[in-house]
Amino acid sequence: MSIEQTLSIVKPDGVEKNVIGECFRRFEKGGLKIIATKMIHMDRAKAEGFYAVHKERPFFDSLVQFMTRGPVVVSVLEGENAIAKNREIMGATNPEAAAEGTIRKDFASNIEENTVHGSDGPDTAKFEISYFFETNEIFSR
Ligand code: IDP
Ligand code: MG
Repeated sequence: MSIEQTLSIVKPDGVEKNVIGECFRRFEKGGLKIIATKMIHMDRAKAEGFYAVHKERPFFDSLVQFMTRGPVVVSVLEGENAIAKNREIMGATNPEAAAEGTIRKDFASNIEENTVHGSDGPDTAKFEISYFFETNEIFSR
């Protein structure tokens, strides 16, 4: 166990569904601290760069279209095992497979519009945090 930081995004469907606060509540209830946060509207280049690892996947164009259709809330979460903990709170990528009580089970529309993003490992967390935040915007505590 160790204190980690991870990147969270409340995706456009989550903002549209008015569940930003509900997502934050679940992060905090799960022992994670919000140490940076802001609302942004990504342009195509920003979203393509963020999801570059998926650029060969058949759903890439649709995913970029979705992620740029409205604002998102990007945050840095900190806590014990924050990367795995956040993914546990989020639930499986496909809401049909997501566990009861998870954000995706409760709010996702489908496998694409699945309400939240969370980093999947220490290296991606580092890259993703730096993709959206300067060090002086992050308040580790
Ligand atoms: P994750 O968000 O649970 O880590 P990834 O496999 O990294 O899932 O996929 C990134 C995002 O791409 C997903 O959250 C979802 O929005 C979208 N996505 C993943 N698989 C599919 C698919 O089969 N069809 C459409 N969109 C998908
Ligand atoms: Mg992923």
